Amino acid sequence: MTRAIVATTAAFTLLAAPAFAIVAEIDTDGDGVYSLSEVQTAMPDMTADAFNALDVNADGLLDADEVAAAIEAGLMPDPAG
Ligand SMILES: [Ca+2]
Ligand SMILES: [Ca+2]
Repeated sequence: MTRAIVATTAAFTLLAAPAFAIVAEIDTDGDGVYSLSEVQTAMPDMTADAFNALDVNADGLLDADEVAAAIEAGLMPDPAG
């Protein structure tokens, strides 16, 4: 049982390894994406307009790819840096 869990976790980690990992400190509900309120908690300067501009697929959430693009564009601070 334990081995199966470890294998599943390893596979998930490989699949979920984007250019930028969603930071748990910001992703407070742990769903793997950032909502506007989560981003605003970490970055009070973030406006809804700015958030929507970063939300490329307009689903109301920032996924890892969108966050990576925002960091590359200098629109969000790099949590790792
Ligand atoms: Ca979240
Ligand atoms: Ca999105």
